[in-house]
Amino acid sequence: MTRGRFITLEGIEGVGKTTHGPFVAEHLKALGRDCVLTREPGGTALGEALRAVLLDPKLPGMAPLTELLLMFAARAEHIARVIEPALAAGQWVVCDRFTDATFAYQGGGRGLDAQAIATLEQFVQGALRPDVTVLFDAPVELALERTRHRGAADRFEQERHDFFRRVRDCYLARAAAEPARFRTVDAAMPLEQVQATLAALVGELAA
Ligand code: Z5A
Repeated sequence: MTRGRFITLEGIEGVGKTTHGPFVAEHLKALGRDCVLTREPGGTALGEALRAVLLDPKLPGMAPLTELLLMFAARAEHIARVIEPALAAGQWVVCDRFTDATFAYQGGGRGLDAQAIATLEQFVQGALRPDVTVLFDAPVELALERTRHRGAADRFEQERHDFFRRVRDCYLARAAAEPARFRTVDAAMPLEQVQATLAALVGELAA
């Protein structure tokens, strides 16, 4: 059995990960790849319960270390129950956010030490790393504007623009440091152009 491939979708809030995840998964299926679409934090019953805690606006001021450990707790469950079994069965896994989000949000955004995050990454994931990471990138003002029509803000959405600028900078630095893994897509482009870029990328990956 050939192991599946692990594709992650990353970027700041509002760049289109939720919109494009199903598009990528459907394209892979159309090209004959058995595919699982999932997300973090979440993807399992326990992970979704932890997500509800992590996003709860009624829990302001959560300590950054608590937030970091809850992200990795949800991830440990997700890897054990969904990601690893799927990859081992030859399925492709498309995941809306993974550990790059932890480096970007808890590292870049909250200021936690990147080396400490890397230690947890190694402990929780072992050798598991994404094969390909699509980074949707757009200016903070544009991305946040796209989410403005939504209802009550969750705990992350309540952050200020400078928080999201640090998150974006961290994502861009990680993409620059690992050009073989990252594909950066200009998410400021109109939807049709972003999806044409994604279709070409998926075609290349599935070839
Ligand atoms: N988090 C963390 O801190 N650490 C971690 O390790 C992990 C996560 C894994 C929940 O994630 C929070 O968890 C997240 C980081 C933190 N918080 N934040 N911020 P999430 O993925 O559920 O939340 P999100 O990133 O905020 O999702 P989102 O707000 O739904 O954004 P999105 O999925 O990237 O965007 P979208 O919903 O697909 O698009 C937004 C709107 O723009 C929508 O109306 C689209 O139709 C529109 N759109 C999208 N693309 C375009 C283009 N190209 N043109 C025009 N309009 C567009």
